[in-house]
Amino acid sequence: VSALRRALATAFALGAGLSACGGDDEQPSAPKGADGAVAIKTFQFKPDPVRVRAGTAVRWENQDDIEHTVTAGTRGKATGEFDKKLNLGDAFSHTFAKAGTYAYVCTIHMGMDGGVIVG
Ligand SMILES: [Cu+2]
Repeated sequence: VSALRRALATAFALGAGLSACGGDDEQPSAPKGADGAVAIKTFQFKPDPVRVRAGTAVRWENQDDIEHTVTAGTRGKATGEFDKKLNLGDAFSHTFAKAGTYAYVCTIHMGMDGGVIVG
């Protein structure tokens, strides 16, 4: 009986964990922590584009001593999916659930346009 209870408890824990991911049943094996890292440095996003697997996160870190933003969409056409102000040393992560190509910009500085390729 105790073995059965353990199995049920494990199944419940797994189910709860998956539902907490918010979504897409197609990538249950996407490893957590396999994140893409983007440095914001000298008014550039590096690397650009950054590539990540669906279901994983991109983490931006501002290494400039000036404020930047990481804003989903193209210049003047924010999608609202994310919009974060970052000062020196600040970081922000966003998980991309679905495959595709995503544009983002720093709304403060012309020319700071980046891309995320999710595969
Ligand atoms: Cu900027």
